[in-house]
Amino acid sequence: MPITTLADSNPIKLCVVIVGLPARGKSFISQKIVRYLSWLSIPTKSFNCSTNLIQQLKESNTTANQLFNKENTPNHEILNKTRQLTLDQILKWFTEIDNCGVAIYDGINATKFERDHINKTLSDNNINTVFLESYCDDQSIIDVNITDIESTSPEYFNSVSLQDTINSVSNKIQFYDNVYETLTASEESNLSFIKLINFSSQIILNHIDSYLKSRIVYYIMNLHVKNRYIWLSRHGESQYNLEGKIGGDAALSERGIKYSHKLVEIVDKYIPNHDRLEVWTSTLKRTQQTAKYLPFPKKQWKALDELDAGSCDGLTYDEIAEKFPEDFKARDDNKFEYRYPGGESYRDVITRLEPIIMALENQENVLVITHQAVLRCIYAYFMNVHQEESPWMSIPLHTLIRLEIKAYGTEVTRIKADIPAVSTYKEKGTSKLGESNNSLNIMSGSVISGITDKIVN
Ligand SMILES: *[C@@H]1O[C@H](CO)[C@@H](O)[C@H](O)[C@H]1NC(C)=O
Ligand SMILES: *[C@@H]1O[C@H](CO)[C@@H](O)[C@H](O)[C@H]1NC(C)=O
Ligand SMILES: *[C@@H]1O[C@H](CO)[C@@H](O)[C@H](O)[C@H]1NC(C)=O
Ligand SMILES: *[C@@H]1O[C@H](CO)[C@@H](O)[C@H](O)[C@H]1NC(C)=O
Ligand SMILES: *[C@@H]1O[C@H](CO)[C@@H](O)[C@H](O)[C@H]1NC(C)=O
Ligand SMILES: *[C@@H]1O[C@H](CO)[C@@H](O)[C@H](O)[C@H]1NC(C)=O
Ligand SMILES: *[C@@H]1O[C@H](CO)[C@@H](O)[C@H](O)[C@H]1NC(C)=O
Ligand SMILES: CC(=O)N[C@H]1CO[C@H](CO)[C@@H](O)[C@@H]1O
Repeated sequence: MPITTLADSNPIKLCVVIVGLPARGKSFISQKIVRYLSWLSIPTKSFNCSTNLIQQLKESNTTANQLFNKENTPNHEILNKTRQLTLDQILKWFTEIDNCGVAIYDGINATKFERDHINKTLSDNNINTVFLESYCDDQSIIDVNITDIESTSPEYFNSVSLQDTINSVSNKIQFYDNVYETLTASEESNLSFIKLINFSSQIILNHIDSYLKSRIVYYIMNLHVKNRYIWLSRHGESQYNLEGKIGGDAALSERGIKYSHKLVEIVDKYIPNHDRLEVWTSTLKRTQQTAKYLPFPKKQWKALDELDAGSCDGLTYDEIAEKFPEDFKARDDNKFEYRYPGGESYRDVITRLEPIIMALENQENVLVITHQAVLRCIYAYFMNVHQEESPWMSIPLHTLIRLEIKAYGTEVTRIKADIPAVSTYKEKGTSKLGESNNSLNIMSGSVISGITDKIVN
């Protein structure tokens, strides 16, 4: 039976209109929302005024510097055209998706008049709107963010130097400052909005009238932009891994136990500030045994347990192919949606992992020791891997994975312990195990290998 998803239970077309002066982290917030909702299988797309503005600037032979120079009379035509174009693209996109979807409108003008116009246009097309304002008057935060964020913005492709960019952004901010009107509950009581003040140190909510909107609010409240690391590892090789069996609650193999010792050494060498490290495991034996020698506070999460293989639990892929040939094929055909009889699908795992993602967004210095399918789902969130590909990612055993989370993307490093292990990777269309040859399924990023400096046991 098909499972009900968030998208099915909330057939809603929602447009999140991002409001705020430049350099308020608006693109950061919109990118994160896109990634989060896409991960939850809700069609989500961000519509960028920047992209359209660049087009308009090119067509009218104007540079961003000229447009935002306070000496010049504002060129409303360019801005107006840009806005209308973006809104048209959003309306078109909503006609192309089924019953549920979220568009992010990264707007450039933010007056009350403009907001009313957007709200009305969308409402006439049966699209709900929520405005999301990032309001900040802490100049020190803004200065940092001008250099960090806007220097990479394509709007400034004509700028020759960083200083030009900064001047140009400052001009742009001043330019908008003159017309900008912040959202207030007294003046715009009929609009649905979220107002973040000084990067979420305070949040004002008005008419958050749907489940989807409240989920977005909750998610944003958990975000922060600090650069940080998250550490991931599968459990050490287990007895079941050796036998090619899936599921179960087996103990570690001899080599798996070696990895659990080695992990102490790797953590010591590679995780900075590990005195403050927290280790999260599933409730299954093999993750707890892997964490056994790590001298840090530990948390067990049921949500981190391996994908439940239902009636296939404890079987090898050969046995599944033989006993449940139809299931075996169905799973290969759509691994994300396929649910083991009496068990779970990848989609189910994502649903139960949501609290983990919220917690990871809020935290640093965490080492998560869990299982192949669960790591694939966590990895997919941070690396924006499409749901068709994520169940096929190769996540090798005996490898510590470092995710370096930055405002605009995540970098991966794999630190390999030099302890051999079987491969538990199954390519599509076969029941044999062995590493993938498909580069799409291999993690990106760099590899550190051969941690041989100290022999343990
Ligand atoms: C664009 O503007 C530059 C100077 O501002 C001028 O030299 C050039 O001829 C213009 N090009 C077009 C296609 O109008
Ligand atoms: C922007 O264009 C709309 C029509 O698309 C027009 O009604 C409005 O007056 C224009 N605004 C400005 C400031 O030019
Ligand atoms: C914003 O929109 C208002 C009303 O449409 C207009 O008067 C104002 O000039 C616009 N400002 C910018 C910067 O586009
Ligand atoms: C904005 O649109 C919503 C429908 O999405 C409507 O209920 C609300 O009254 C509108 N607000 C204003 C101020 O027009
Ligand atoms: C934002 O932070 C600045 C600097 O700390 C402070 O002066 C300002 O009052 C804050 N703004 C609001 C709306 O709280
Ligand atoms: C939107 O603009 C930002 C920079 O302002 C850019 O990095 C990003 O790729 C753009 N996104 C889209 C979907 O065009
Ligand atoms: C909000 O909507 C109500 C009823 O639709 C209307 O009477 C009221 O004037 C509106 N308030 C504002 C601030 O637009
Ligand atoms: C993307 C980015 O660098 N944002 C910065 C904006 O300012 C806040 C406060 O100083 C920083 O924490 C962010 O890193």
